[in-house]
Amino acid sequence: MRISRRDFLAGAGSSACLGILPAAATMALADDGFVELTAGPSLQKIYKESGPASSLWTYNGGVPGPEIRVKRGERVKVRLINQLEEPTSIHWHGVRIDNAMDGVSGLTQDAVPPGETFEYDFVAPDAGTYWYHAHNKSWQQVGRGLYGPLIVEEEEPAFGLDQDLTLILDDWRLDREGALDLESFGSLMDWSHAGRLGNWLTVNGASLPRFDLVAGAAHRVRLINASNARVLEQDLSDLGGKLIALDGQPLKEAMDVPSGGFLMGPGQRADLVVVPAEGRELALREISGADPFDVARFVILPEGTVRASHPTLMANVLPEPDLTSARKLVLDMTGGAMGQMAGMTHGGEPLTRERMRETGQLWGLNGVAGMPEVPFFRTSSGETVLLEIVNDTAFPHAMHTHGHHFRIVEQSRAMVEDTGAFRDTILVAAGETVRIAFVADNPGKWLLHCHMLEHAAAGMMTWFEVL
Ligand SMILES: [Cu+2]
Repeated sequence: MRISRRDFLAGAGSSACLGILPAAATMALADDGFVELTAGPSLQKIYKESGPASSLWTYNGGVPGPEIRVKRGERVKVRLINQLEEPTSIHWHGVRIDNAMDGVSGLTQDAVPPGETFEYDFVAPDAGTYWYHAHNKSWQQVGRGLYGPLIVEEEEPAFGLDQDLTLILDDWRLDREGALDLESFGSLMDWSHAGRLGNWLTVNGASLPRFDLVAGAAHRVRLINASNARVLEQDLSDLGGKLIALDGQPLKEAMDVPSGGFLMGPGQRADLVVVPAEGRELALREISGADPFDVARFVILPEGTVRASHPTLMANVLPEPDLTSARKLVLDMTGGAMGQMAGMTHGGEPLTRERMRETGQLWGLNGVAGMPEVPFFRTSSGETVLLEIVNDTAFPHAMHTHGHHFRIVEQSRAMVEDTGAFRDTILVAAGETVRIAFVADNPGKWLLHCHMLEHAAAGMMTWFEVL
């Protein structure tokens, strides 16, 4: 039996003043200029101070892993040291990266065995908010804490470091004592339904942390959804301000924050500019459940010398898709509980109910569950791909393209409003059809999958190759 979400939320309220902070990950810089990320086991309290420690896997001993910051166009150099008991790799989510550095075990590199190291060395071409996370058995490795923020600054950042906040949100499933529920990893019930949903939300690994904002100053607040499967619904009205970037890429024009709930699928990011007025504390609220609750609070410090300047971001230079000459492709999503499963295959064989139970494969892309031997498509570099994604399942999905950002061309139901920004992950509601377009200009083998990590593990994964 588990504590219900409601009980945990009640707990969140009563522990509001405790300010529980987990161990912070340390930044480790080696003599050769590489940042060292050591993946290893770590005992951390993610529930209450009086509660039990959780058996996490972390980078450098804390969750999230250290924030890595570079400037646009600079190299990111990271040495992964694997002190886990299983192989791992790191994916740099949203970065239009050299394919060999994309970190996808089994596609762009072999997973790094226990005790061994791997050096990631790549250029970060776009400024914005990104994140890194394990990409081998992600459903467990990310779910146990292997993730952290990657911030690519503009050449001349429009915001001072004190006015630049990263909030990485994670939805944990705790057991009745308040420790990470390890037994339920791999639950076929999760895999076939909405994925591993949690009952405890942390921001930067902490429960209800407080941040300082200066009255009258413009702050950049970077939100990252690191949850395995939860679509966060944030009430941003208290913070106010403007939405300036999504998935790392600036909007053409800043938009007022949505007045209702703001949906963020797993893997997605949103950047806000917030200029608080002097006065009461502000809160960021999660309203996806029946009982809305605060996830972070903001203390407003008296007006200082930093004045609001409402800076705008300089766009990254991405190739614009040309729809007139686009190559049109359809990606049909099937499977899952209450979904269409007829005709699905796995490993070249019909996917019977029995084989679903044996293999855990039960979601399909174009009828194929799991990584296909041959790519979904091959294309020459520079070609525009217009991809129609048809969600013929009973659940929403968060489709993520590796190595490329896309424009949203059409949405039949618009689960999330199209702001005109380039995205790397898109929420597709049950029954919805979306069309996205991008220039396939980055040579290599690229994963295309649902970022609800259980869905990906259970088959919702394919790849394409740019020649
Ligand atoms: Cu999904």
